[in-house]
Amino acid sequence: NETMPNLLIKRAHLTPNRTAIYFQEQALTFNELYERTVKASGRLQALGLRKGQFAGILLKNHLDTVVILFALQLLGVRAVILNNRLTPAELVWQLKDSKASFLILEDTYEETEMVINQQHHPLMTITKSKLSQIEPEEPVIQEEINLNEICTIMYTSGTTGYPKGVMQTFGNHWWSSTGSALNLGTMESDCWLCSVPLFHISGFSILMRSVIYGMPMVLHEHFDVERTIKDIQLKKVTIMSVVGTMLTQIVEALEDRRLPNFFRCMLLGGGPAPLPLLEACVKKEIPVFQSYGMTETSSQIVTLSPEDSLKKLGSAGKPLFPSQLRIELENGEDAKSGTDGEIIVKGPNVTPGYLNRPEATIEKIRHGWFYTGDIGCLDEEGFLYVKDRRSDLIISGGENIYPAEIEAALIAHPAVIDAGVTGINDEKWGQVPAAFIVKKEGIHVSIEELQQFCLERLAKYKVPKAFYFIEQLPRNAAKKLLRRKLREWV
Ligand code: S0N
Ligand code: AMP
Ligand code: MG
Ligand code: MG
Ligand code: MG
Repeated sequence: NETMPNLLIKRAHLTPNRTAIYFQEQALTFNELYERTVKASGRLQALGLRKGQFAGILLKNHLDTVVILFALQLLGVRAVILNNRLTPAELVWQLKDSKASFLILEDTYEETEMVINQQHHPLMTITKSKLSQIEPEEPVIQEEINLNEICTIMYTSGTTGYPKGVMQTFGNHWWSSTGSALNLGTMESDCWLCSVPLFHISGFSILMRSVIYGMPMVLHEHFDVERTIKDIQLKKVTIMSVVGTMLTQIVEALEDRRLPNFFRCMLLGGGPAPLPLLEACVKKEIPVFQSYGMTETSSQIVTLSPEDSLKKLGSAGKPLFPSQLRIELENGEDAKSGTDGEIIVKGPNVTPGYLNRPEATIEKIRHGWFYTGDIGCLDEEGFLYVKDRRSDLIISGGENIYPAEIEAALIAHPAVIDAGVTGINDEKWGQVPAAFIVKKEGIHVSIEELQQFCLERLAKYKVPKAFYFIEQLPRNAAKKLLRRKLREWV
């Protein structure tokens, strides 16, 4: 049987008076959260949302966002959770691709709303404040969820261009939360700080853990290092999720200060962990749990347990209890320990595939195993070391950047004949994109103009930080761009 009680209903029934969430000056119990959520689902229903539909969510980290996300779960509406750093053009693409019928957005995203209304007729948009003015109906609440049903969609780009919607089922979230709890343990005193975006699985998974464990979360609108240090103390935070850029800032800001003893886990994910950072954390007694995971695995799938964190520094750990991992060679055989190969994973937290993309799904999931495209190896004890990322992926401050997407934008410029993009190391962001440009003869184009051109099409973090004009791009006999060569050139 694949059904379970709807998560928030169950939680509000089990522990109605426990604190669910701290946001700004407010604290809500699970029962208060539930009551607000029922009201919000009544409004969404009055607007026309029905079970099985897809609704785009373009909202910042806020208590209202949490309420809306849970309200969609009560109604059985699937949330297409959008990265609010994207440009209107990128967002419209994802909304069309997902066939979303509604979009709920921040009042401040007027430009996006305008662009959407111009281009995407069958989509109804509503701002958060207009939604709050709707008279709620008596909502038809789904008392049960089916673990195989889609709960959320999050887009991730691919090596070959357009983004794909990752389907995350209720079962995926349930097993991801459970796997995390079996590794980290859950304690009565636990409280999880979320200052990563709710639109990434790094943030959304904290929401799911909160309701599944009956644990309070502290929600920040965005990452602010001093506020983080203050709130860990004030709200008695025991666990926090971070990417490398955030942890670096925390380490620097702490100076001679220490985090309080009750703080037990800094869950580090979203990209590689530089060794000097891990070593600095050992010195400052910050309990870092390195992890490896992705949108397709509904958050961490491999995590380094506390007892191993010192002797295996730099490893991402072992797969969580419900999950499996293998290192596959190109000939399809398992790599011996110490030998590099593709990381492939399996488990009830792994996505069933990409929305409306049967071919991409078949390509990435074979015989039940998800092919991550990441390269790594296992040591003799089965600890994972991630060596290199999906062929061309650049990770800047935890945001993924695919060179193909930027190259396509650059080539669209009339003065550009050919373009190649690669990642360069960056002190603050880990990596940032750099572009190699082959210009059309006789046409002048400045770097500023190309940057501006990119800004209109791509999220700011994707816009190349450096430009190099060259005669010809390095390509092999089959005309395939050799991005590794570009990296060597920098
Ligand atoms: C690093 C963050 C916090 C930086 O954002 P900040 O400081 O709020 O910046 P802004 O004030 O918004 O903007 C200032 C300027 O900086 C530019 N900018 C912002 N972010 C980036 C960036 N990432 N790269 C490059 N530039 C950036 C702005 O454009 C602006 O520029 P100007 O001033 O010129 O206008 C922020 O980026 C952040 O929150 N990053 C983290 C994102 C994240 O969560 N990624 C993880 C995604 N992966 C997963 O979710 C799977 C793994 C996973 O689940 C996980 C990951 C981590 C921890 C735990 C888990 C888990 O398993 O549970
Ligand atoms: P996303 O789809 O945004 O969740 O990004 C997931 C990708 O981030 C993975 O496929 C890896 O390429 C990269 N990544 C995640 N964790 C690690 C890690 N511990 N070390 C190196 N790369 C990582
Ligand atoms: Mg900021
Ligand atoms: Mg990422
Ligand atoms: Mg052109």
